[in-house]
Amino acid sequence: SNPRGRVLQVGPLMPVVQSTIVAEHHAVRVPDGQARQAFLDEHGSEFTVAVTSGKIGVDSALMAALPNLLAVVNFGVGYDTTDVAQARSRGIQISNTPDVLNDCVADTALALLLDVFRRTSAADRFVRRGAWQKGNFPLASKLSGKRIGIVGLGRIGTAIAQRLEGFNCVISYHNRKPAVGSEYRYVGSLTELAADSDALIIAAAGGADSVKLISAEVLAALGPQGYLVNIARGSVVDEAALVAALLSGDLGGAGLDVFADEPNVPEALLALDNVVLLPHLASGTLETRAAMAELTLTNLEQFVSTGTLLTPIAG
Ligand code: 8YV
Repeated sequence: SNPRGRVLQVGPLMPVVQSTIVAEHHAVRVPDGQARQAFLDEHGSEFTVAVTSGKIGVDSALMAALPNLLAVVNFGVGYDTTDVAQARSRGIQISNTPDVLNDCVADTALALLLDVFRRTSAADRFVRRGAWQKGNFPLASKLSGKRIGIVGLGRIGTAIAQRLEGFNCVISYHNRKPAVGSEYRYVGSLTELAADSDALIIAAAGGADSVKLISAEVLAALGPQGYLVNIARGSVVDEAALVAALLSGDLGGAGLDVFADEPNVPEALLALDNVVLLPHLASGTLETRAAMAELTLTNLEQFVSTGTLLTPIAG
């Protein structure tokens, strides 16, 4: 068999990805829990490629137990669950699934943004509980024309900005550095961006560099009329500070697809009508997941046959 083709499955995968890697590459899934250590002691050195998803990843301990690992093929654009530093130092290549999910993730950001401004989920609950017969739903806020700050103007952030142009929004953004060639207004201070925005949308990558970037101070700057939308990673927000700001009314509302400890959502948020909660579904359409599956499998095929990845991560 191909020396590059000993494939380890890490965590659950989409059925089509799982069945293909088993049929084509005789992939073996690493056991969870108690049985893992014994399995790795016996077989860890056999594997050259790990196929995983952003949800699980190849963490430090697992990567260390795979001494001959050459590549991590990640289903999902985010790979913050994989130990990138160790991979870099060992020359292990990593691929992700960029671009194919931009549309759906950006669409979901707009769905959340519209929902927090216009309160459509809350209004739906209002109709269902029979409240309409007793009175009118309170007036909401207009989205069109508002000032929107994008945190992370990358591929997904740019797709969000394009959609916001259709709503005549005034778009500003924060990145570590200005995006080359972008005409949107760059704001170097996140607190200043929050103070200048009616809503902040988080589209920054997760990982060590962005932990709790959205701090209590940034949320305070966004203020009681401000909204937060997060389609990136829960780790980018200080979730305790977010809950506190929503409970005290110091933040106007939030639309969240991602959380610090999925699938656990802070209990206090469940009772808040100005918060929209989604179960990490931004890329979750039949079309986009099929495209992500195909790109994942293409990366694997290419690695096994040539030793290179089609969509390696940057850096
Ligand atoms: C996936 C995501 O659902 O691509 C990402 O980074 O968060 C989602 O599209 C998830 O990573 C798959 O496990």
